[in-house]
Amino acid sequence: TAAAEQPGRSDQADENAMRRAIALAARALGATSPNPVVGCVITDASGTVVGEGFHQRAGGPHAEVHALRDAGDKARGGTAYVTLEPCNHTGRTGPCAQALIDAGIARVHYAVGDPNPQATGGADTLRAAGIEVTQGLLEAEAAAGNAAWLTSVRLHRPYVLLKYAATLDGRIAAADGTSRWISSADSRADVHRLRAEADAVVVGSGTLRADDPHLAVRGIVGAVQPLRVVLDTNATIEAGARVLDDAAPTLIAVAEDAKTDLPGVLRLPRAVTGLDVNALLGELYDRGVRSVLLEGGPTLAGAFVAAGAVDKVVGYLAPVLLGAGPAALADAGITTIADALRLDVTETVRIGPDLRITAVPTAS
Ligand code: AOF
Ligand code: ZN
Repeated sequence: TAAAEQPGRSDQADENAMRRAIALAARALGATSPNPVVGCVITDASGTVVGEGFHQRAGGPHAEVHALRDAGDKARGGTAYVTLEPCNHTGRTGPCAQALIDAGIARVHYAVGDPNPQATGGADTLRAAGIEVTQGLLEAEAAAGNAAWLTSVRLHRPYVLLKYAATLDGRIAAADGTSRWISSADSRADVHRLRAEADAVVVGSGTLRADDPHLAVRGIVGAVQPLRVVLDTNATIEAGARVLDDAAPTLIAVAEDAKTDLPGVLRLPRAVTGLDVNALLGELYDRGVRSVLLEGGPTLAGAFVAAGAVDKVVGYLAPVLLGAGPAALADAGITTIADALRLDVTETVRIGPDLRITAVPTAS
């Protein structure tokens, strides 16, 4: 065949199809929890793309089903490229392995194995039906695209992204507390994308008092609003706080012994500073939250770092110097350099005049 005569040619086509499936999956980031993002591309025997689909929201059809519907009869004898192992279970939908078999698919490439014990086993079902199955095509890229969901399944807590905007000397406000605007309009727009991709946005009571933040997504068409979470240990939030409007759902967490008449508050154990971070994350996970964006301020960030509960850091560094004022991170329980939280930079991008640095904790 042509592929055998030209080694590498079909590998390239396979990668292109999987790359497209990964891009399709990413369209639904922030909209599928507690489910993963998943994309699927179907090609016919000649390698032509005949179907595409992605999982859009929990409870809706899986990526494979969308792609099979899109392909119709052209799926017969074709190849399916899926970013996650096709599921083997009947939950709210599925099983996709059987749907691929019924459609007459001849080969399946999937990137990442399904760690969900209820859904796993699809690859074996496909093989038993005589389908050629390959795992691992663009696995790292596909796993990165699903980092929040994969991490949350493994740790039984949401994935946590710490975001801050600071001057080049690491300050988030001036000594008198003024902070508007350290980062540029472009950086602030970029933060709305982070909010749209997160299931929950968390702030502490210091930031609530200083900034009266709104925390909803603006300017992104079709975005699913995140749950706004305020860690308000002593229940000091005022009725007029912007975060209490109805632009997005809001959850107020207070200490178990806090005095408040607010309905629906979440009561959490106290910690050394503020509330117990791990108790909060466990509670959010139980409510279906798979990714959390920490939006401020430094005390909250310090508590999460101290709890070992930061999975990614996104810093917007503005070309501004202040020389005094609070730092992006307050006490995180680190007193000596040997205990510093070391990170690996995964990306640096210019956002308007600012520099956005993304980093993840170095694997130990
Ligand atoms: C998805 N979308 O495209 C694929 C998934 O509750 P259910 O029935 O929707 O099942 C969710 C599980 O199915 C999910 O945790 C994952 O293990 C598997 N595959 N899920 O939401 C998809 N292919
Ligand atoms: Zn499925």
